[in-house]
Parts: sequence; C-alpha cells; structure tokens
Amino acid sequence: MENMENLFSYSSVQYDIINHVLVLGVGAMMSGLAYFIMTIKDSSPRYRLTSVISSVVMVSAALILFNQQQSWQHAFAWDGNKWNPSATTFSNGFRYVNWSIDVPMLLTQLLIVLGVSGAAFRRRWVGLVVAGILMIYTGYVGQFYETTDITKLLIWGAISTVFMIYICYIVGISIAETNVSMPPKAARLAKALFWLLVVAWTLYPIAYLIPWLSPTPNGMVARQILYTIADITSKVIYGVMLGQLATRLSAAEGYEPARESMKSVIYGRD
Ligand code: RET
Repeated sequence: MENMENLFSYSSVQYDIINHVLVLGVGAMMSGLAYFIMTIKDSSPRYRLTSVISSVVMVSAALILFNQQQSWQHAFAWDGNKWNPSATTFSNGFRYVNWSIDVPMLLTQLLIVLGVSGAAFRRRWVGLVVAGILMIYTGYVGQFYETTDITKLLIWGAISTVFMIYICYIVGISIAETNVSMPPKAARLAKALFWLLVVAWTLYPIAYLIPWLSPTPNGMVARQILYTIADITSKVIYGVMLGQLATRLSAAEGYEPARESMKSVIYGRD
C-alpha cells in the first residue's frame, strides 16, 4: 500500500482517465514495435541495432503497462457513486523495476547511432549504465516513502537526480563530440534528441514528486498522465528520432534504402 493512489476514492471520470491513459501507453508501445520492425532496413547494417533495441524496449514497456492497467482495474470497486480502494493494491514500483531494462537499452542505442566505438564506447557505456541503475534504484527506494515520510522521498529523489544529471552530461558531451563530423541535418537532429531526452526524462521526477506537490485524487490522475507522456516521448518518439538519424547517416554514407522515408514524403526529397 506504499503508493498514494491507493489512499483515495475516485470519481468515474478520474478513474476512467487513468484507465484510458494506461491503455494508450500499451497501444503506443505496440505501434512502436510494428514501426521499428518494419523500418529496420531504412538504415545500413551498422545502425540496425537501434531498431532491434527499440523493439526490445517496446516489448518490455507494453508488458508492464498492460500489467499496470489490469492492476488499476482490480484495485478499485464501484459503489454506484465512486471507485473505492479494494482488497488489492496498485503500485508504481513495477515501473521502476522495468526501467532497469529500458534505461540501459535507450542509452546503449544512442551511443551506437552516434558511432561511439571501441574503448570510448566501453567507458561511456559502463558509466551510463551504472549511473542509470543507481538513478532508478535510489528512486525506487524513495517512492516507498511517499505516503509515510516526505523528507525521505525528497532525500532519495535528490540522490537519484545527481545520477540523472551525470547521465545528461555524458549524453550531452557524446552528442557534442560526434556532431562535428555529421552532415548538418543529422547534426541538428542529434541536438534535438538531446533536448528531447532531457525534457522527457524530467517528467519522471515530477511524477515522483506528486505526493508532495499535490496529494489529491487529481494529483494521481496528473501523475499517470505524466508517466504516459514521458513513456511515449522517451521511448517511442526518441526511438523514431534515433531511427531517422540512423537513416540520415546511412544515406550520407551512400546507403540507399528500399523505399522513401516519411521525412522525404513530408519535406520533399533532400
Ligand atoms: C526518479 C526518482 C526521482 C529522481 C529522478 C528519477 C528519474 C527517473 C528517470 C526515469 C527514466 C525512465 C525511462 C524509462 C524508459 O523506458 C527515479 C523518478 C531523477 C529519468 C527513460
């Protein structure tokens, strides 16, 4: 019963919105999976691991979000007027544990598309993965205190944030370093990816702080909406952009995809 969602009764609208955004999340991950599988040959073989990794992330995220949605349905009972807590509970902790798969994957695929390799890859990769795991598990510990001890929530959250800042720094320098040797359009896309990552990832600590910022049923609705926006941007949109970057770099290296990319449909041929 550690999570604050279990402490409230919800109106039918509040309950439904949470149920619906969780299903939206599952749908986005399943769609992403289809997209990443079908666009794998838009890039040359050296970049294709990014589509593979995106697909892996989609499977893991779709499964956990489906589980969240099912457990939301079981955690409350309708009394004709309100949805009240039932004998089973809802927990956001599943998300944190699931991030142990997704966060290392998302960071690995970035290094691969940027073309970081050899000793530099190994050094950066270890740093990013270790910091990612520490960021997640310190936050995981902290979220157990959200209904009992806000000070502990804030302290663990602050520790976790140090690791997130370190990750953003390593990602930032990796993008800056590789930007110089990229064609201008690809370089711009890589910079946009950096900002997308920073903004999307920041939504997670905001969701973490909701029990402190707004300990109300509407706060809980806001939290699940924030999680869903963060999930779709940090996994699906991020994966699509990385795929586009891989396609551009492949084209600059002389690779000809079997068909046109969506970009050339929308903006005309380069
Ligand atoms: C926590 C705890 C509070 C402080 C910070 C956090 C950061 C979480 C992040 C999670 C990213 C997850 C992703 C999942 C994708 O699959 C743990 C909430 C900084 C950044 C990208």
